[in-house]
Amino acid sequence: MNVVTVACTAFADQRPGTAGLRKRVAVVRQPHYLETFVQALLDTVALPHDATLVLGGDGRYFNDEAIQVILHVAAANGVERFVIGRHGWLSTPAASHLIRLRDAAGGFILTASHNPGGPDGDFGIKFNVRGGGQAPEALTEAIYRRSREITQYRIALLPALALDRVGIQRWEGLHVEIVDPVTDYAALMESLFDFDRMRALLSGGRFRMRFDALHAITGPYAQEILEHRLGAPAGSVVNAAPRPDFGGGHPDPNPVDAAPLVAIMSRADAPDFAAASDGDGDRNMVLGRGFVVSPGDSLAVLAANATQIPGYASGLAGVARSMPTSRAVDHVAAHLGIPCYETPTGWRYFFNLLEAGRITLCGEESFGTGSSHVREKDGLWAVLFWLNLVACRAQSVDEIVRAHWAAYGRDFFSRHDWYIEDAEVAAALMECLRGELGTLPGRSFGRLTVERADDFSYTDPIDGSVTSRQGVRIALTDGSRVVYRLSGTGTGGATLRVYLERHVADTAQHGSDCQSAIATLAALSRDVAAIEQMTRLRQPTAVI
Ligand code: G16
Repeated sequence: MNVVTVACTAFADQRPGTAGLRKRVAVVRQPHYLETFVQALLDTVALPHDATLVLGGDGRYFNDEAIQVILHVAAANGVERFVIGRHGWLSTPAASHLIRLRDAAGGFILTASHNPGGPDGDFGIKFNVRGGGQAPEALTEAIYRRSREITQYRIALLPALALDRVGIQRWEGLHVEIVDPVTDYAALMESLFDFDRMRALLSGGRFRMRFDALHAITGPYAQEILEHRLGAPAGSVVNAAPRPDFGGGHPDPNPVDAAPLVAIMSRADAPDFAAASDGDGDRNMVLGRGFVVSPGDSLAVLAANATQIPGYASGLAGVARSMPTSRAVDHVAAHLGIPCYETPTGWRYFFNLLEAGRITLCGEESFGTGSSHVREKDGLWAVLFWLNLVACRAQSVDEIVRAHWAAYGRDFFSRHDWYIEDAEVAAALMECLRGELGTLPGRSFGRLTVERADDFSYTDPIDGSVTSRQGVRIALTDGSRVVYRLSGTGTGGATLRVYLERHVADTAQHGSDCQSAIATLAALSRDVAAIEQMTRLRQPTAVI
């Protein structure tokens, strides 16, 4: 193998965010940019000599080229064994599963998740460690430090590897296995859920469902599992063919970006069940007729009903949610007598808890739900969990959720995103807010009074690592809550995320419109952080 060493100048902007390095395609395509980052990563991770690496991505624009670059840089650095998804495709949960299944030393997952794709869109690189979880913060920070000082990278001068045929090949001294991206993942799903019962529901002709893959990676997975194995009629999965630009859309399964699906579910002839996933297949949105399940409720419902699902019949060790996520699951955990952990935003903080067997289910408000079956959130898994529940409870989605509210109360929850063009303004806003923390307790805003205010800090119960400045929390005396933090996944400007939550026990109020139920809290959130004065914005950019 012909390996060359290429001199390069370090890039200053390769700090991974909430979930890997995300940049505009034009940035990643700069000469040496990807090579430098991969070299910095390999220098830092120091893989064992017999390491196997898993490679795959969500099929977005530049996925195919990036796979070849990573392969060539990794080969030049001594990695000899690779497991790669056919066409360079692997959904994020399927990649996590493959890393676990093959006991690989790690894997590169190429995705910017729900961010738009195409030549003018975004690209991303995630490194997952042995066990299948996202690189922990200490590692990504070390990679970043290395990326600032790097002066050269090694690359093998190889032709592009053909990625279209499944099988093992010896290629240029390497051991390369191209795998079907769906097969192992589908088998895992069959091991967790009651496929016979779900097949009876989906193939019986009476129950209609629609899964919108948004032209992203879950299309082939959903077609294989829902249509071929569970017998849902052909066409139940729509927008199933992955496209490099996701058909020009924003592949984020939430009521704003997937508004057409919400509209279909509001029609008189709506199917019984609908769902969508995101660019890389880790997020999910579940809908019933005229009903969108909020992610916090989804996690709570799954936790409360888990023992009805074969893969979870023996019960849950514990649950976890990211700090800003609604506390609906906390009520379930208290009822079940199991621990409930509150972690910083980002799936990587669940990894240690999952590895240690402390938790079985976890979730985030950003339409992410998952379990110990892999170490990433898993969109299609959540959809199958819901379908299994609908099948065994013989209830509709909204009946299941309303019964849950009646038992545990309803946590009205919404996230208001403010896109701020100037990232410095956003940073200044957060600093002002932090400066006010000491003065807030006892202050009243209309009928609401602040009880506590702090900046969330997390000590990992497994390795003792401390993660601070993870979001400003304002707790009100009536039990409601506002949380502020800046997004760590954007590729330009800044997004202030404001999370609003109010618990209501009174069943008579459970049918209220969510935004009306939290309107007073939303007004308070603007006042406390002086959002309008500081940003000159009058309305949030997105209300989710
Ligand atoms: C957002 C969400 C987080 C999520 C992260 C990564 O981060 O708020 O809850 O963990 O995206 O998710 P995905 O891999 O699906 O993009 P941020 O920092 O933008 O708020």
